[in-house]
Amino acid sequence: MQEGWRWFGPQDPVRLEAVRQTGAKAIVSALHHIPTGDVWPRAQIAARQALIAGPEGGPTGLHWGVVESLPVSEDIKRQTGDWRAHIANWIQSLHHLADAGLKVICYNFMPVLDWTRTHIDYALADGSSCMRFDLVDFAAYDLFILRRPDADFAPELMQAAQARFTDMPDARRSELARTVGYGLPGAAEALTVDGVRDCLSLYRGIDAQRLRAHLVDFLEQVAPVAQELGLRLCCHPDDPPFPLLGLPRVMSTEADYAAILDAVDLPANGVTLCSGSLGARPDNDLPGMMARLGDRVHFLHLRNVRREGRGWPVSFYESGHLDGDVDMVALLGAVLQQEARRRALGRSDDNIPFRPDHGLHMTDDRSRGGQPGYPLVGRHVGLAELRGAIAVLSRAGALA
Ligand code: DNO
Repeated sequence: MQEGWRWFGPQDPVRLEAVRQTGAKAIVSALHHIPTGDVWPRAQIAARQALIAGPEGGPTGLHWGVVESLPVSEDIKRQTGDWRAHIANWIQSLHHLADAGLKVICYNFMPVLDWTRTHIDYALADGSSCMRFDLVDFAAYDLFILRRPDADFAPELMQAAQARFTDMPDARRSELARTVGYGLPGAAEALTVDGVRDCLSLYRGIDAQRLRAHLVDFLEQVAPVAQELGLRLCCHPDDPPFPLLGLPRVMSTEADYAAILDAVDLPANGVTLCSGSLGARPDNDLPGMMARLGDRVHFLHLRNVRREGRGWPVSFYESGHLDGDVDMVALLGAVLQQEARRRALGRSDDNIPFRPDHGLHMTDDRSRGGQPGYPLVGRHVGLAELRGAIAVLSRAGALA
């Protein structure tokens, strides 16, 4: 397994000097400043690579290992406006990335909001903090802040949301609105409530079946090119893995992945297995998914979640990497088995890249700022824990 580290670029408060000390070598990065839909120019790809690799004479030992994300425009997801031009541009970017030697390209197909939380700084008992999704807060947002006419929840949840909202101080109401609107990677600003309403209106009439058909149309165009160029595309799951705000979400379960992988049956059409996103759902068996989809898993996000209660959907918070409802050790075992299978077949992709996904904000993390979920210390701890587990499992495999 190849250790990766997400780095948001020159504005990331976690400096590459610090990243070097984590031991991760494969930087996961994107050109967030290029508007979604535009081509990533060769020169800018080269500049990012050079920045990561370091100046001549002072090499960092790091390289740009994974692109996360090459964003897919809302036009492509809806098949409106400039969607054909945007697909052509996406393909052009694939050519440029392949020429620069990049191989693994992560993207997602979530409408409007990417990851969605109600808390970005939820305090844990030991003084660290994490991101959290509270179902009651989320329903309160949908019903009373966004005031979405079609918002519909189970009667008990509606009642709980009403009570929660009534007692919620104004400051928390604004914070909740900002937090829900924040789910755009690399974004400095959250969508406003009106912004969210405008985006939702653009998806009227697009149900899950239609969104899935659009994803397949997209993949039918981009995956053959990726295959030809020797690239591996990997779709990130929905986070959280269920429909939100009336928007369809189609990458939440093993069956969702199986449908998409079958529809465009090329090795280049693959999976980003994000254990935290998928793991929020009790019926997603992560080690089993790795065993069954493993052949097409090109990239891993490793983190854990603790579900708060039973039933579905459910509230959850992001827990320590080995400490939560995902059986991380079993998942790592399944990844190592997949790598052994690839090695036996002589495949060149037998070293699957992963990154410690998110992390608790601990010690001086809060003073550094930056993207929620991407602290230096918390992720470093997560990586160290994962590295330890991987070392033990690899040794046990070798000794068996
Ligand atoms: C959140 C991330 C996601 C991910 C995209 C990939 O922290 O895991 O934003 O980067 O969904 O396209």
